[in-house]
Amino acid sequence: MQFRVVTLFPEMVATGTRFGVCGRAARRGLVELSTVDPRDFSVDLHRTVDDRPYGGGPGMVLKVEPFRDAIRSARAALPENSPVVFLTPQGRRFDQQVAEQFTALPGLILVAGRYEGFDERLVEAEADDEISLGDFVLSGGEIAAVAIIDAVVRLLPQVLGHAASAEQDSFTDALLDCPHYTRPEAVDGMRVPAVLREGNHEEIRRWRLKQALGRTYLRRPDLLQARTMTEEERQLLREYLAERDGDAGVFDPVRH
Ligand code: 9D3
Repeated sequence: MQFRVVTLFPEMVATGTRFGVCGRAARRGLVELSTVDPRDFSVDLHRTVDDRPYGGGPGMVLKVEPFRDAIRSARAALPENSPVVFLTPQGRRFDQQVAEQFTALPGLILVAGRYEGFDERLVEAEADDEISLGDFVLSGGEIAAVAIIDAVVRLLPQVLGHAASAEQDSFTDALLDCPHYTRPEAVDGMRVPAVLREGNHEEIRRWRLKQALGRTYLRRPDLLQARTMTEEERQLLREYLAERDGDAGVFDPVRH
């Protein structure tokens, strides 16, 4: 799969995709990651890419022509059916389902903005899709582009090993993860739960599912509502709530 990011800060994207799963996939040739800088398509002496907003107000707006021409060069270089996705706070929300859908594409052109954003005529003329990471303010689209590339690349066949692919299915399970522990058995007086040390695999499975259900209920009730629980799960959640000594307290700003 090919990714090309249209960005005024190509080094942010190059550096952000150089490490871990993403970097390895690129070095193995499983994905191609590249950038194109609209400044290189600006024709005036100062290589201008932004200008003051019509109607007044603070900040600068990204000009149509340099972005349009950078996007066209990306379209020409990538396979047909590679959509142009603008990264903006006005876009639809990115999630695991969108990431999975993107894995089916031969290529993806991500357009990162800066300042107050794009001239709307650029979006109308060139955008196939508009994506946001959520309701918080970034300074530009580059970090969003890196996040999306990372989420998509790790889903591609060949990129992660067999064990990890099996684990990925569990996000479709739509529960938060259970707690994890490693050695030593005791640190600063805090001990690993006995059930995890005793090696009864059925008990371990039930404990992990119970923790996942309990944490999801307390921290992300929206995830539980989007999901039907089995009778075993209902029982485990009842047990969790009966036994709980305040896991959610970590997230409860008014606990006493
Ligand atoms: C503070 C400026 N805002 C005025 C209401 C508008 C605004 C313009 C440009 C807010 C953010 C940005 C830059 N953001 C992105 O390019 C961006 C983004 C984000 O800020 N949050 C979540 N997802 C994304 S994707 C791209």
